[in-house]
Amino acid sequence: MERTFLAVKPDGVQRSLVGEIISRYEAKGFTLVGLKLMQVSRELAEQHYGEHKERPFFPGLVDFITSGPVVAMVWEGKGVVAAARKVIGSTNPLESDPGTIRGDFGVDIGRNIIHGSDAVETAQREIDLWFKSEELAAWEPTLTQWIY
Ligand code: FUP
Repeated sequence: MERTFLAVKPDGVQRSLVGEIISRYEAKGFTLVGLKLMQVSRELAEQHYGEHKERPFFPGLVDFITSGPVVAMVWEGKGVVAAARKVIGSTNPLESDPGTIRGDFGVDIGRNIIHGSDAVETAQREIDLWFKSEELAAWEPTLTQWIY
């Protein structure tokens, strides 16, 4: 079954949006298989955002993601990588549709509340970067037969 990596960024945690965000993915029918609140090290932040290393916003992005606790999650389900991105909305919250997390709660691209992996291969890389295998629970909710 497909898995994705999602992280509620420091602004989402500070604004008490963790429960709201988790609820959206639970209600959709995806399964939470990993969850932890953590302080992100600069090393992890730089690895996670490695593709943006040369961009002008990179130092600010690393400062921001390390500025307070983050809620890191792994979610599982059919098509979860692309579907989770749809629920998140566009990178710039002002361009995100109402009904998406960024569209409903965000204004600034540098405070866009949540991260979600952009492809299945990226998801695998990010899950391996953020979680040890023993931190992930392989389980199937008894509800599954009403979702699939
Ligand atoms: P997304 O996949 O939607 O999180 O967006 P990107 O991977 O393109 O960018 C990662 C993060 O860099 C964004 F969440 C916010 C930040 N960013 C900026 O601050 N300015 C930009 O111009 C682009 C991205």
